Amino acid sequence: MSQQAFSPKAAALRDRILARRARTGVIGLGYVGLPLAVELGKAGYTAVGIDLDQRKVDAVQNGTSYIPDVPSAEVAALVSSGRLSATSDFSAVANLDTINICVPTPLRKTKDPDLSYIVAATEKIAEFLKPGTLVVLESTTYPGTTDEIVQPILERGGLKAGVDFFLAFSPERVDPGNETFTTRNVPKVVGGLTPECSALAAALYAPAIETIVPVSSTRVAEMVKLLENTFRAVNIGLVNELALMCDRLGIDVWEVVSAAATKPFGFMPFYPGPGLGGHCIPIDPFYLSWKVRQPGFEPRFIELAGHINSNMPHYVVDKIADALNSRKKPINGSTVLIAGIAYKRDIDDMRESPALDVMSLLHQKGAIVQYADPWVPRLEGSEWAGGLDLRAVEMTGEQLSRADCVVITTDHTAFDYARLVRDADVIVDTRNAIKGSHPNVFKLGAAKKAQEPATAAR
Ligand code: SAJ
Repeated sequence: MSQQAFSPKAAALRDRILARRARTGVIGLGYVGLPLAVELGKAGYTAVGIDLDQRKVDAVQNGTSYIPDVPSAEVAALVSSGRLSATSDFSAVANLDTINICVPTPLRKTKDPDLSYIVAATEKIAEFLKPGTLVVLESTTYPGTTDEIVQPILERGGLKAGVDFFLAFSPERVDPGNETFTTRNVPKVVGGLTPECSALAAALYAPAIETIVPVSSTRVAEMVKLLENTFRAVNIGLVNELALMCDRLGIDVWEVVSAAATKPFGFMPFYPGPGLGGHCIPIDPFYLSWKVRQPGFEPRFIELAGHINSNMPHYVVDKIADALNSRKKPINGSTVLIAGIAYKRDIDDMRESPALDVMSLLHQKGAIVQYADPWVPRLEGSEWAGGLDLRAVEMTGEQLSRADCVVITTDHTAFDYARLVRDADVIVDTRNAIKGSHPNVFKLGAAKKAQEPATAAR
C-alpha cells in the first residue's frame, strides 16, 4: 500500500489490517457473504458473520456450510480455530474494525430498487459504529447508493465519513457453482469515499483476494458492476431478437451464433433462451435505469432488452402452439411437460426463472402443466402464477409418451435427450439441447421446415 499520509485513525486501522489483527465482520451470510467471511478467516483475520437468519448462524457455529461452493470442512476448521464465528446479534459490530455489507438488493413489483435490506443493515451498524471502522458495501446497487443512502445513516450518530470512519463500495462478483472463478481469484474492484477509504478497503481484501482493482470513487465501483450485468442483459436481448429474426427468415440461429463464435476477437457468444432468470441479470440493469431517469435520461437499451427478454416466454408458448398444431391439438386440454424449471443449467435456483412464466401462460390457456427437474423436486403454488403445488415427475418413457408436448426450458445435463427425442411425440427446444434437426423437434430461433403438403388421397 502506498505510504500516503494516513490520518491517525486510518493509520491505526491500516496497521491492524496489515498485522491481521483487524476484527472483520460480514453482514449477510448468503452466497456472497459466507464465502467472503471464509476467505477473510483463511487470510488470517478474525471474521464474524452476522445474519438475521438464526439457521445460518447455527449452521456456521456448528461448522457446517449451506453454500455449495463453501466446504463444511473449511467452516469447521475456521470455527474451531476461532477465526470464524457467527451471530444474529448486531451489537457485535461494536467490536469490529471492518464491516462488509452483503445483503440482497431485489426489485419491487414496480421495478423500482428495493434498498430496504441495505437500509436495515446500515441502521443496525449505525447503532454500534465506533470511530476508526471501515464499512464496505458489496450489494449490487445504483451509483450513489453508498454516499447518498449509506453515508448519511452512518453519520447520524455524529461521526463523519472519511474522517471518523471509512466507507467504500466493492461489487460482488460471485458466480455460484463456478469452480474456476472463485471469491479468491476473481479481481476485486474497490472504490472509496476518499483515497484513504479506498486504500484501507484495498488493504483489507489484499490478503484474501488475489487481485485488487482500486477505482477513484464509490460511484465508479457501483457503476462497474451494473455495466457488467447490463452488458449481459443487453447482449442476451440482442441474441433473443436475432432468434426471432432467424425464425422468420428460416435460418437456424444456433448455427449462426456458433459460427460467429469462431471469430477469435471482437465477439463474445450469447445464446437465445426462453427469457432471463436469476437474481442478477434481470434485476441489476433496472437499478441503473431507475437512477438515470432521475436526471431525465431515457435508458433505451436497457428498456428494449428488458422488453425483448421478458417477451420470450410468450414466444415460447407460440412455438408450443405451433408444435401442438402440427399434431392437430389445441393448447387447451393438452398435457405439456416442462423439462427444467431452474433459471439456468445444473443449479436449483428458480428465482425469476422464465420456465415459470411459460408454465403460467400455458396454465392460463388451459394446458395441463407438469414439470421435470432433478434439481427442483417441488414447486409451491406461491412460486408461480399458476398457483398449483406441483411435484417434479420422473422423465420416464411413460411420462414422455403421455405428454402431448415436452418443452426444454432448462438444459440440465442430467436429462437424457436421446430418450426425449425417441419417446416424446413433439418437443419444443428453447436451449438447442437437442443437436441436429428432428421431425418432432421445434427449436426456438429455427423455423420448422414447412410442413410437407399432405399428398392428395390416391
Ligand atoms: N442466459 C441466456 N443466454 C445467455 C446467457 C444467459 O439466455 O447467453 C440466461 C440464463 O439462462 C439465465 C439468465 O440469462 O436465465 C442469467 O444467466 P447468467 O449466465 O448471466 O447467470 P447469472 O444470473 O447467474 O449471472 C451471474 C452474474 N454474476 C454476478 O453478478 C456476480 C453474472 O455477472 C455472471 O457473468 C454470470 O453469473 C456468469 O457468467 O455465470
